Amino acid sequence: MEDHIEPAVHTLAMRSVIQSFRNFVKSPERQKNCSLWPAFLVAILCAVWPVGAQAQDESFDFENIAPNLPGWRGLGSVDSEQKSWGLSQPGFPFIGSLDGTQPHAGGNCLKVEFTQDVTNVGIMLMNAPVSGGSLEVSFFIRSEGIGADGLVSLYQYDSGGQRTQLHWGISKVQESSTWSEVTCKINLLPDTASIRFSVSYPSVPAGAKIWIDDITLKMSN
Ligand SMILES: [Ca+2]
Repeated sequence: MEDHIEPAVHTLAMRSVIQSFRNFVKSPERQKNCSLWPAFLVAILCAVWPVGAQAQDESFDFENIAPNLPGWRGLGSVDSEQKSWGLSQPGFPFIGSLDGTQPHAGGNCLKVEFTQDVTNVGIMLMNAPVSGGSLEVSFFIRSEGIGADGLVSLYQYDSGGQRTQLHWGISKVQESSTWSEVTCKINLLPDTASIRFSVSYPSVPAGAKIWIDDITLKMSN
């Protein structure tokens, strides 16, 4: 599975940024208001290169997040065509949304619902800033109709946006209709500035669902 899903993640994310840029160049808004250029370029840089500020422990509880789920992406293959997209973007084989039904805590969690059979599926949190000697990642997950265990993977990136290390499948996610906690820990390279986090499955049938809540990144020296 690693050979199929992992190289495609970076390539497709870059293609997405490039396509967004092309769309913007062609857009009527650009022609009406050139002052948008600096803001758009800053947005591209923020998307591709992680911020250099000192990272602190982070939590992602889905309580104060925009409905379009910024920072999250989905990856999946249908009919051998691998695609990557924003989780709230319609028209793809699975879609993410904020769900207030039975969150692990608070009023919301992330829900991902599959509308078609998909293979090599990944749900990714992009470019979370980190620092320090080690990182512990924990989160809560439940699922319905997946029919397979999932894998947690972490990707380390330096301040230039280059991936420096991949921790593929460092924890297993067992299918469960009730919330279960998954925890994994990695040593950070000295120049690591950000990580990506993914939960992936070899295949998922149409109609299956995953819920995620209370992701915590704990950093220590
Ligand atoms: Ca929550």
